[in-house]
Amino acid sequence: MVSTVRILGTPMDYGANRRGVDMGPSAIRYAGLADELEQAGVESVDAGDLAVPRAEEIDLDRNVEEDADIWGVDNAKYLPEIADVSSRLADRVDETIADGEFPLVLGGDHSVAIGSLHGAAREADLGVVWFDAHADLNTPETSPSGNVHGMPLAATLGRGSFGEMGWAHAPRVQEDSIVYVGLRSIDDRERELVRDSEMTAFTMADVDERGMTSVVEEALEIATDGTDGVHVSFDLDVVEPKSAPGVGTPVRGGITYREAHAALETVSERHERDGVLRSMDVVEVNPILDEANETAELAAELTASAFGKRIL
Ligand code: 6HN
Ligand code: MN
Ligand code: MN
Ligand code: MN
Repeated sequence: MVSTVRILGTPMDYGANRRGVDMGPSAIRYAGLADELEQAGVESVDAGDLAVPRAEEIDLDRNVEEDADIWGVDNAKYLPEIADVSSRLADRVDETIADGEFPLVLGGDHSVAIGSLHGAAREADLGVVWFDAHADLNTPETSPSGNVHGMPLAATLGRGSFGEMGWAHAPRVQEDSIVYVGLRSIDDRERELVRDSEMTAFTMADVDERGMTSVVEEALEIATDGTDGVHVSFDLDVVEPKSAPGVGTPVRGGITYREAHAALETVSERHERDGVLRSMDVVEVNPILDEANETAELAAELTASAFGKRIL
C-alpha cells in the first residue's frame, strides 16, 4: 500500500492550446477523488493548489518577444511562466517525498510533469511510465505548435534549448528507463526523436497485440531496472475519446475504459509486491470540453485503481 497520498493541485494551462485544463484539479476533486482514495484504503491529504496566475493576466505577444530576447527561445509559449510554476512544483514534490508521503500531482496540462519529474528525481534514479496518445518529446526546435505540453520529456532529458529553464534537465532520469504506453499520435520530426532514442515505446498496436496487462508488466520491468522507483504520468488522452471526451487533444483509437483500469491495477499490483511507485501525475482533464464531468470521474477512479482499489 502507498503511504499517505498528498494531493498537489497544479491548475496550469499555459502549455496547451485550449483553455480549461486549469480546472482539472477542481474537476477531479469534485468527481470524488478523496472518496475514491478512501475506498482504495489509502489515506490522503489535500495540499490545495499551487498558485498559478491566470493566462489572461499575461500578454502572450509581450511574452513571446521577451522570451526570444531574454531566453533565446521563440517557439515555447509561456515558457517563463511554466518555468516558474514547474520549479515550485518540483520543490513541493521533493518535500512530499522527504516527508514520507506520496505526491499525486493533478494537472493542468502535461507541462506539469516538468516539475513533478524534476522533484521526484532529485534524490533518486527515476524510471518513468508515460501513458499518453502523444510522445511529448518535441523540443522548441521541432514543435509544430509551440505548446510546451508537447515538450516535457525533452526538457527533462536536457534535449533542445529551453533557455533559463535548462535547469529542468533531470540527470537522474535516463532515457532507457522511460517507457511509453498507448502512443498513437506523433509528429513527423518527433517520430525520428522517438525512434533514435533509447526509450521503449508501446504503441496502441502493441496494446492490441499483447494486451494491456502484459504491456504494463513489461513497462514496469524496464522502468524499475536500475532505478530506485517509478513515476507514472497519466495523460487522460491515452483513453479513447468516447470514454474520456474532456481532454484538449483527443485522438481516436485509444485504450478502453477497462484497459485503463487494467493498466493502473497492474501498477498497483506491482507496487504491492515491491513498493516501486514513487510519484504520479494525472493530467489534461479539461472539464469545459466534457458533458458531465465524466473524464474527471474516470481520472478519480483510475487513480484509486493505481492505489489498490479492486472490484472484490
Ligand atoms: N499532450 N505533438 C503535439 C504538439 O503540439 O507538440 C501535441 C502534444 C499534446 C501534448 O497531450 O500532453
Ligand atoms: Mn501528454
Ligand atoms: Mn497527450
Ligand atoms: Mn540505465
